[in-house]
Amino acid sequence: MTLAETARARFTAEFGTDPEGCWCAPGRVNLIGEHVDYAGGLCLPMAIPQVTVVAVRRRSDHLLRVRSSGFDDVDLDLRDRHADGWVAYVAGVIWTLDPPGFTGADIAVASDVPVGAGLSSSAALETSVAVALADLCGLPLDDDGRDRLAAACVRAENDYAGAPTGGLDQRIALHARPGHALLLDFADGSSEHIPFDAEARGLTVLVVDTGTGHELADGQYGQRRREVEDATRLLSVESLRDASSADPIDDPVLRRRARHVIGEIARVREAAELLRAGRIRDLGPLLDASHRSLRDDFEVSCLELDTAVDAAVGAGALGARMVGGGFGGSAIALCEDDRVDPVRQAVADAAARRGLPAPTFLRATASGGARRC
Ligand code: GAF
Repeated sequence: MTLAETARARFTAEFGTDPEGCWCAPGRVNLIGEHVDYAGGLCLPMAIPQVTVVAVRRRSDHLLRVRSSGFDDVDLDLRDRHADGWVAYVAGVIWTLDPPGFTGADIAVASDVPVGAGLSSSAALETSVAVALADLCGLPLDDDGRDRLAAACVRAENDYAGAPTGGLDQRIALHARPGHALLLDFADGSSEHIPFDAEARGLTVLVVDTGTGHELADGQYGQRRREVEDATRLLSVESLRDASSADPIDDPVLRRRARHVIGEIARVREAAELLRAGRIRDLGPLLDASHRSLRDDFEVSCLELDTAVDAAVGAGALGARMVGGGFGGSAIALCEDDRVDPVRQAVADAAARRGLPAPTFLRATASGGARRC
């Protein structure tokens, strides 16, 4: 059974009728450009094949009913404009998008995006709902329309789910193209699709899910955002994008935070140049440098992620780094195809030696964005 069939079957079983359609949106890995989206920086993510599917039928009575395996059933009155827990990612999008003529819905969810793995399962849910509503209510789904959907999803996440995230996840979920990474500019909102055909070149982007939960709505992510804002003020620039050095900052913590952001943006520029030249293998050292910066200067890594990254590189990965917000979740390792098995083994062994949860693995193939399915 495909995921769309699962969502459709769940819908029929729960609500006793057929949905009007099914829509899906992918999870993501960010090749490079971490913790710079909210600093007006550059990111280079790609969508992964794992998706969240929503089966949807509109209602005319202001009720939202959502069913998903592994989560509590939720029935809520949309006029209350308040939702707790995971359903805030669904209701929040309805409230921020406010599609014309929309008064309620039944929604069944099916997903193979691992939850809490730093692969952006929440944005996959938000953006699948957003494309469904847009399609059903006649909102445009061209590039500009998708930009507006991404902005609504970010507001939903910030204002209703309480996660002060920056927009990377929603933009890649809505704009991804198969076989491409997407260079996202958070200063002017522009983007560039860059071919990323790792498989054709005998390479694998291996995702290591450390099995350690991360929680974006908690304090650490918000604290990093505030530190970046403070550092930006101290350097008297509009965004750290415009700064060339963090050295003028006296405070050692803020100096390190700014050094990460400034260095990471430079690494993204370099990575984009390499990809434009088809030099995927040469990304390795940039991935390693990004991880060191996130670990030492931005301090968002953790033992599980460092263990996975060190073991992957030690077993011959071309480069490896944590992805997403950090404090748990996943890492990526860029590997020659014939190194994938030894790298997996080494990462699993290293986790076992340290008594850490057994990691799980995915192969990330650059995949398509949110769509009807
Ligand atoms: C999370 C956030 F949701 C993104 O906006 C981004 O800041 C990322 O962490 C770090 O690069 O995925």
